[in-house]
Amino acid sequence: MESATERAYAHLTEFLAARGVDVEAIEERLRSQRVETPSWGYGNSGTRFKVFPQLGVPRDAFEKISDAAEVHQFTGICPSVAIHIPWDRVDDYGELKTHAESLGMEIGAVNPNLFQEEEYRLGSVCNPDPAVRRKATDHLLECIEVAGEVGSDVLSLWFADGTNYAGQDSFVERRHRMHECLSEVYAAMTEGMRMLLEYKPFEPAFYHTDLPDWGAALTMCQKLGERAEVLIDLGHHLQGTNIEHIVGMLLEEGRLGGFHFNNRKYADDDLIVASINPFELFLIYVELVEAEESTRIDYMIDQAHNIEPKIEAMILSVMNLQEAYAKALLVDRTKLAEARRAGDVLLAHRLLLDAYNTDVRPLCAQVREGLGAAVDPIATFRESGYAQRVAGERREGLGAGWG
Ligand code: PSV
Ligand code: MN
Repeated sequence: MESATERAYAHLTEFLAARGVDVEAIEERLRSQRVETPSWGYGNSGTRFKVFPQLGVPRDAFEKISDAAEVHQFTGICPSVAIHIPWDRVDDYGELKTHAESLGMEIGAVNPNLFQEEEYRLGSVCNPDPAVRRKATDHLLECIEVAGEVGSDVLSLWFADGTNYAGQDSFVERRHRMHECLSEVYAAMTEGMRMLLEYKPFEPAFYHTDLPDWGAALTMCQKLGERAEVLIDLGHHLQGTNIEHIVGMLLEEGRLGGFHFNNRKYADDDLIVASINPFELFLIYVELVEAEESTRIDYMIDQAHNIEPKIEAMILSVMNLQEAYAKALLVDRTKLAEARRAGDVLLAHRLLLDAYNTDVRPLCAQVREGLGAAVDPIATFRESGYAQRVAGERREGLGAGWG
């Protein structure tokens, strides 16, 4: 007997086909959608007030990759996992790569950590002390080596650098220092490797941040070279910022390198993407649908779930990304271009609403099933008993976290 999802899929595709939508082409795009999940999203995390440890969290990088593989198994579009050094430091990175491959996974972006050591009190690559800048640069160089060993071609950088008080340091000198360090790192990157530069308007420094916004990141990338591109972390914007506009501008500059998906209500980046503003995520994908055909963009989640079950929260995030992308693919671009040319403001807007208001869940479910993943990923993950099994197996030892 036909399931409810199958019936809904049949209705939806009939409706879309009648409107002239090439459903097969959209499904093809959905099958090739990729979302990278972060190793740090599987370990214990919290706010600055409290970490609530969870049962069964991974104890090391190997187990984090095993958890990421679960997300891929049930969604079908998350075959890579970003790592964070030193949180994911291991004796043998080749072994980590082999472990990932044995699970049908690969290691994606390598994220250095330049914010958790005593020396970084006044910053890392912008620190007034050249010895600290040397240490920071050496760590970035180490991460290039790690990338080589795990087979990654992305160095993804976020700096906690900034100041807390007016007068504390010189903005201009700090920028020169950053440029000098990053130039050395850029020159050390192997051919084909990319550097992604992430900006953030505040925290942990609150008076100024050395890369506060997309303009500061873009101009730094332009100074460094064409393999330096801007990474947009959705959490790193002041409320009200029009992120889809930033997407458009960076695309036009040819410097949009990737995303860290999450939701900015947290004032950082740990809430489930599109849990509060799914329309914004849809509008971001609307900007990307055409551009991504000719440029590489790395789609990554940067979320560390504090009170919700981590693997399920990651799966839900991926499903939200699938749905936003599917809706963006439904936008009738020909009619949209005509409406824009004709100055038909409301028609142009309604074409977006038409796509956004389409219930694409059966389409996404069908695509997942075709990929050998799950129609209902969270229910299927729950039924698999994985969470209970690892909670038993990982009783001994410390859950991995920020340390
Ligand atoms: C801190 O804001 C942060 O969440 C940045 O977004 C980085 O991408 C991430 O940590 C990992 O270092
Ligand atoms: Mn981020």
